[in-house]
Amino acid sequence: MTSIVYVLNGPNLNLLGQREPEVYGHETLADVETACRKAAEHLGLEIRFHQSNAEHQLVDWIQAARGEAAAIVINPAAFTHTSVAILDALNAFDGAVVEVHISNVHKREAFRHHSYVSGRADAVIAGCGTQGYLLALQRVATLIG
Ligand code: CA2
Repeated sequence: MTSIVYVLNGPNLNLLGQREPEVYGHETLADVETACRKAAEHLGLEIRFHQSNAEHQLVDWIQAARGEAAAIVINPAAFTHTSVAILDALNAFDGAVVEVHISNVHKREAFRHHSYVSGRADAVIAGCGTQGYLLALQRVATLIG
């Protein structure tokens, strides 16, 4: 049986590869999606890959994952540091949750050091670049295996 994994991306990640390559690298979000699909195939996972700039849309996708998905990989972007709504939605999800940050948020401004999502996440990956998404899918495969 194939396990469904939601891969969710928060605000401004649609700009990946277009600005600030020194922080976020040169890959676009489409490149990340392609790499995730390839990795997922090898791991026996089926992914639903989404990005939104809207908090409510991310909450809606997390709710949609309930009862459908075995795990959520999420880069909540700036909502990491602000959103109790996303934390509450993740707390209502029973499967595995892996939080991903492309940059090492702990080497950056103090306001990026706190994450609402980390209190719910089973694993947190930061500072591995876009490879973090692939590491997250590997971890998911282990967690739900
Ligand atoms: O390092 C990460 O993945 C972050 O989640 C990215 C967020 C930031 O607010 C978090 O503190 C850390 C920002 C995403 C914006 O992505 C851009 C990509 C290219 C150009 C501009 C923004």
